[in-house]
Amino acid sequence: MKIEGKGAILATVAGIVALGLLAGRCAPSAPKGAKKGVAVSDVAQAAMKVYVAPGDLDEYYLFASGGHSGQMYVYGLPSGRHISTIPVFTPYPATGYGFDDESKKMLGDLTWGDTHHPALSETNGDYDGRWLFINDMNGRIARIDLRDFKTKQIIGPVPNVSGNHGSSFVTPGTEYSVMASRFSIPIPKGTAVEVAKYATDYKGVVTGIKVDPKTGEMSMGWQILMPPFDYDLGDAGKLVSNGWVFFTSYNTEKATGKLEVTSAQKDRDYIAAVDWKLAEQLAAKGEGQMIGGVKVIDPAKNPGLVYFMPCGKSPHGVDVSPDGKYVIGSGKLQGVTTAFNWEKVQTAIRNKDFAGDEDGIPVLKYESIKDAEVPVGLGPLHTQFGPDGYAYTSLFVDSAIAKWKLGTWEVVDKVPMSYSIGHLSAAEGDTVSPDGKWLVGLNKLSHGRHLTVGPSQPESSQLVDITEEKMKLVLDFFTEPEPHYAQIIKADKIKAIEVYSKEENHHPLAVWDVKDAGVTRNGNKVTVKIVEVRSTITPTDFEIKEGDEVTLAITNIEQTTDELHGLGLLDYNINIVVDPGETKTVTFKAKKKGVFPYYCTNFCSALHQEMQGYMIVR
Ligand code: RUQ
Ligand code: CUA
Repeated sequence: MKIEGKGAILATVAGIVALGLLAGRCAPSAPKGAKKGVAVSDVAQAAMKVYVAPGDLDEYYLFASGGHSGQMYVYGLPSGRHISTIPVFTPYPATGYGFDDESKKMLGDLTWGDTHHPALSETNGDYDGRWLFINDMNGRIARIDLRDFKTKQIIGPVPNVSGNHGSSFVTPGTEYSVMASRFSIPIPKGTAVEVAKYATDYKGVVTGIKVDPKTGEMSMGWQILMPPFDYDLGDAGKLVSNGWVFFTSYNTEKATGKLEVTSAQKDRDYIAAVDWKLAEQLAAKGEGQMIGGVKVIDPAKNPGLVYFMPCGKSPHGVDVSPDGKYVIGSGKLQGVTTAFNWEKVQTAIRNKDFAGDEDGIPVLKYESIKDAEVPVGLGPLHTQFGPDGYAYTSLFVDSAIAKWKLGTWEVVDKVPMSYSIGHLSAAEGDTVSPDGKWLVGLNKLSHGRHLTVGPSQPESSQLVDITEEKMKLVLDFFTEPEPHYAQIIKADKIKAIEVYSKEENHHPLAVWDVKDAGVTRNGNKVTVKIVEVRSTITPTDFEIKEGDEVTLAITNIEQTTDELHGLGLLDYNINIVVDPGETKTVTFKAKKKGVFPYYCTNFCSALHQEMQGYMIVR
């Protein structure tokens, strides 16, 4: 059967309808496009919603973190199709990432990262489609440019930060991408103190990484000294709460050893509210003590900088409502989630309505700042928002998503997830204007709802249709390990290029004419300018001497979409991929004598196999 366009959809749907009828699962209403009077099953309805016909495009991008794979993964929604892998903290031979000089330098000594929480850049609290930030537990944040979906900068490891989990959340104007340390340590790094002195000698830090509004270039902003709690997740205030950033914390007992027991003594832990505008002012004045090469501001000496909001014990997510009025947080083992009222928080701060302090940081009174305890169900982890004031909370223990209403605090619907749900992501669901439509449950454990692949099982996600009053589970899809959080952005907000134009290639070693390709020598330093274009690598051979320091500068002079070329150099561990119009270099020592073939690694043309040459080392 030839499948093309909408006719094919109807044919396919007719088939699915028939299957649905056979399965005996009939729904009362027919979807758009189906013939009147024809009953359509739930399965068919779901299929129609997620089916993206050949040649058609998805409506949304889902950017999911790849956990300790160190990468970011891009999926289309509603199809759930994996479209791209963006290498960030880990070499990725498929795109040559981590093999050329520039990306090798960016990675430094670390060849792995643990990515958790992606953050799309925002303008006025809404995604603007420019950059994507992603944290690494090794104290780093990377910036991906969504113009070409490439990692452009990695900042860090940032001094004093140990276990950068509460990251890479951005402020509403992308002024900062923030960091909060999960593991407290004695600072500066390199100081060894026994764990018995944890409560006094170990410290947490919260850091603001400044983002240049034009270029996205990241630099050190400010750093704040915090009590030795474990800081977990964060979210920036928006609109009425703009200027603040919130972080959950656990182990406010400052305990050590078996935390599952020792850190569960108290009924409440805290959400830290940090006034980042004040932090910015203090940093500008040079406030703070130099530790590990950065100025660290002590909130005990700077009143107004940090407050603690008591929250159910061991909270995970903290999420600010689209209007900025509510801060939502809950204990991971509770049956309710708390909506804190930002106005009440400000009143409590003004009236110094404090319950005490932690290392000089005021603790607010829970009863004074909460608006409601919403009975969402067991194990609330993370909340996202839809339009019309609805909130969606993932329930790890209950394996479900609860839908509830801000203001009335009524739980209106629940949908079971087929596995234990961790985070969830709604379309633009953490911005000032959520889209609704789709919600993705990022499940932990897959419980075999896929073809068996041995003990190392895939991660699983489920797509939920949230267009109607009742949520509907419509698709299972399997993702690369291991998404901790994801963000969903409307596809038309991203304007990506498909080739690098010749005019904007300012690489000093770029060559656009095969006549300019070849070897130049300066002592034992050798530069080989290489041109790649269908279907020749020029030069087709070159000679160097053993011991030379060689730089290969490879330019792909194609200006045609998807005409990538590669350069694999055998026995030298060299694997470069150049996109159309791109130049990359790789520098190495010619340690081995002999004849070493090189070839194009990317299938590019009928004569791709002919694209080869020889490096001769005498
Ligand atoms: S997260 S423990 Cu960074 Cu919820 Cu995954
Ligand atoms: Cu160029 Cu294959």
